[in-house]
Amino acid sequence: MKTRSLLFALIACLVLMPSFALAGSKYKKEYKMSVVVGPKLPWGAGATAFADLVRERTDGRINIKVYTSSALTAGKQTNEFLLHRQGVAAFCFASTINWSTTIKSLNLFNLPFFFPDYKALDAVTSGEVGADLAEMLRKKGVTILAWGENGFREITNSKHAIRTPADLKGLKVRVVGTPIFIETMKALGANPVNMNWGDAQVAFQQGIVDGQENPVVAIEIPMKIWQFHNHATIWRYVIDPLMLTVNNKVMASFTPEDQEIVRLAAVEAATNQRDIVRKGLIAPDLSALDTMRANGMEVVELSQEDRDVFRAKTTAVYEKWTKVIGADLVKKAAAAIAASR
Ligand code: X2X
Repeated sequence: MKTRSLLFALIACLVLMPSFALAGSKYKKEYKMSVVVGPKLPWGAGATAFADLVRERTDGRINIKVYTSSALTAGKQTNEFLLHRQGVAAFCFASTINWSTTIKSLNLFNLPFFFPDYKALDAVTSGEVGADLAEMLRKKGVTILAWGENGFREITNSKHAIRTPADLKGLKVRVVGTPIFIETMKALGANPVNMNWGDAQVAFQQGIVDGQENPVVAIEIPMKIWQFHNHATIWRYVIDPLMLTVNNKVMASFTPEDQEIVRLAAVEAATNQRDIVRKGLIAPDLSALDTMRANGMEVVELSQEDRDVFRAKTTAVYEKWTKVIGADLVKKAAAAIAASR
């Protein structure tokens, strides 16, 4: 009896061992992760936090190297999705804006003055619309593991305070190279220039543009935007969520246990990152705006009525892009936002 069970155990070992070895051998020495911004911003730091958690919890089996500052896309941030799909970037912590030129439905988040607040955003990403977008991406070869955040994009400039669309007239504003941003800025009367993030930072320094739009805590404060611009307007014109993603083939090459580690680490890192960039931007704690003021900026906060004046100017953009995004998806998102009030 004893010899039989020993023999059985030995056979079991021989059968199981190669499959363990195989799982291990399929793993690469290094997995690349793409991030458009630098390592010091909360966005870049969030990617590093994720990579560290995964390395630790898999005892080094999954070793993710974070390529910040658009290194993998050679500066062309709107190419990121294609590189991810091909597997050049195994992981990404990506802005929906940068992928929206390829995945048209992601322009939902770029619809001007559509999302009133964070509650509305959370209702959309955590509900049916978030699931629809995840399914769309999954079919194209990429899985959303968690939602992080860049934030509401607020405009800053070096010329004068912006309170009404008339104040935007002729202002040279840098935007990402995506058509909806160009169209929205033009509809508001501004003179938009599209530039990659790397070039944009030089353009702010040299005063090549008058203004730009980016989230306050995630980008404007860490880069000390007050060095170049002394006016900010909190208008919440578009929201910029981040997606922590993995290439499907890469994920499938991991054991189920490691896949679970990757999933949980993504939720942990992205949720932390989101909490960090919301801090100081939700009343009654508006300390992030105080930070801007303390550094010499004039900060204008628009009321809902003020925003409606801007929104009215962008109706044509909204209507055109609703068709591109998918009228059903926009309708579902609008219903989720209404229900979140
Ligand atoms: O280019 C930008 O403005 C940035 C860094 O916010 C994005 O990648 C969308």
